[in-house]
Amino acid sequence: MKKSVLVCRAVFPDIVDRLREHFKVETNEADVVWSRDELIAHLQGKAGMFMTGTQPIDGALLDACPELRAACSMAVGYNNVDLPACTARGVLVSNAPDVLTETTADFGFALMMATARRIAESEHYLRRGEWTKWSVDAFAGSDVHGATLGILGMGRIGQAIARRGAKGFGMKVIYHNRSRLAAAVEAELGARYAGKDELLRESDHLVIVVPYSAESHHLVGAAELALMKPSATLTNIARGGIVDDAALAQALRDRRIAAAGLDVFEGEPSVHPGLLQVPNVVLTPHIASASIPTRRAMANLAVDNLIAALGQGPNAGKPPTALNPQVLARS
Ligand code: 8YV
Repeated sequence: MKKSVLVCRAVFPDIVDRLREHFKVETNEADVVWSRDELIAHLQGKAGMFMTGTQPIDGALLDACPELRAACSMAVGYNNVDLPACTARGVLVSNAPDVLTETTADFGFALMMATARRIAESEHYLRRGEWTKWSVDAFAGSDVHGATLGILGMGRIGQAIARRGAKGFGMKVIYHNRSRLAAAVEAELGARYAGKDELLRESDHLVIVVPYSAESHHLVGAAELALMKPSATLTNIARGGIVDDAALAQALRDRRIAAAGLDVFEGEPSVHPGLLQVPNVVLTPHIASASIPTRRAMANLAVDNLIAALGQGPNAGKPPTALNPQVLARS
């Protein structure tokens, strides 16, 4: 008998078709954001789930869904999952690294440029019908080419942004990361390691790409913003909660820094009201990985993992991007 799996959010139909070749599939065509209790109800009798980066998975939820063996996400970030709890209960978890790196880096760069060159702010002005004459300093922002690009978090996406900055825009690239990159990688990227305070002080454009964890919660708050240049911009494409949004709204209101570009927010899809009130911020609804080919690749990778994790297909037992493969080795 085919095992049952749950697809937690609406996805491309052919992705569901791939799952149907191996499993009995329940979908969420209406794309409802289920509450925790609704999710638990839908997970009853399911051996696997196809998920995104937004379903919180913890020990109590797993205990309520004892048949669940695999939770495969189309997101690279997995701060929504209590990985040790999954491992302890023998639930295989996978994420979707690599396939979204370049697309997300493109977006990070675009958001940083839109922020530096005041693109959203000037577009709103034009749409309001306020453009009546040219002026010498109208929406004059800061340059991107030749400026200092500071990258906080130098994983795959951080490195892809560094390449764009150094090779495409002649930027001086500095970075801060928990662990320093090998000298050869730094040389290839054209990036120099800096302490966190030095990074904050020297960056003309700071881009945040660290994963969210208890350690990175409010990594950038009032004290860090106070170190930045008044002319600097801050772009966050990582996760809400890494930046203290209340402190950032205050810093933008006080022109403590020049501008910010935010794709992620604390408590999203809610946005701190202070951020909605200031003009010098570009706000996007968590779309950094949202190109059609990349979203398809992310979803297909989650399906590859789910099929393999539940012992089907050519890679049975070997999900390609498992986060806790030891779970399968044990069973
Ligand atoms: C996703 C992301 O769109 O992959 C991630 O970690 O933040 C985004 O690419 C989102 O998490 C999907 O749920």
